[in-house]
Amino acid sequence: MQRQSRYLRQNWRTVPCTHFHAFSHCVWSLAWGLPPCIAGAANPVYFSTNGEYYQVIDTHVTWQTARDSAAAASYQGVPGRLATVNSQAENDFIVSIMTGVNDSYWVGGFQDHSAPDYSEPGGGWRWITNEPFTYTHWRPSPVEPSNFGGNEDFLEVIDSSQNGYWNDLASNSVLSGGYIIEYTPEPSSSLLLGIGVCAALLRRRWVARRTV
Ligand SMILES: [Ca+2]
Ligand SMILES: [Ca+2]
Repeated sequence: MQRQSRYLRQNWRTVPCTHFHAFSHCVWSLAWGLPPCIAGAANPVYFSTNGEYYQVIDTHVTWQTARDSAAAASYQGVPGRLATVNSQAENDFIVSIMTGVNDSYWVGGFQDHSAPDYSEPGGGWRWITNEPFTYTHWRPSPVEPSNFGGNEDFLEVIDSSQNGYWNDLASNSVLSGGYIIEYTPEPSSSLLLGIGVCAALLRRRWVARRTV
């Protein structure tokens, strides 16, 4: 019981509802006035290429709800956010962990109508993290982004049934899949200490050479 309580204290925001602790976890959360577990949450999966974790949430919500829910989630003390996709390898990984069939999932891309480069359908796309929106994987046929209906400003990634392609979609769309959370761990304090020591040693050698 003690072990279970510790597990829940560490993971209450991301424990999957399908987890065998789910029922007691939800009761525990309600008793303490905390948000319940995330409906449809799979376990976060580690991506060794960038050292980050990604979590598939199979729940049918709008992009804004997905953004807010992802920002409220945490895993092992690391805050979550909607995933941003910066390479083919990252897109491939995200698609590989999607749990449904013929599904699609929200990620953290949106169209900023106030951006200087805004135009429909392909201008002014941004990530919620302000990372450069350089890598893209829009569907080539039918061509996306399409701004179909005049209000498609949010990014979904379609599963492997459509090669992980991207599509712009309206904010109030509720997807057949859900959304993807990304957790970016901070560099550990020991790593930062190691970098600092190396920098100090290199500087000492550089100063010693200059004084020879
Ligand atoms: Ca649009
Ligand atoms: Ca579209």
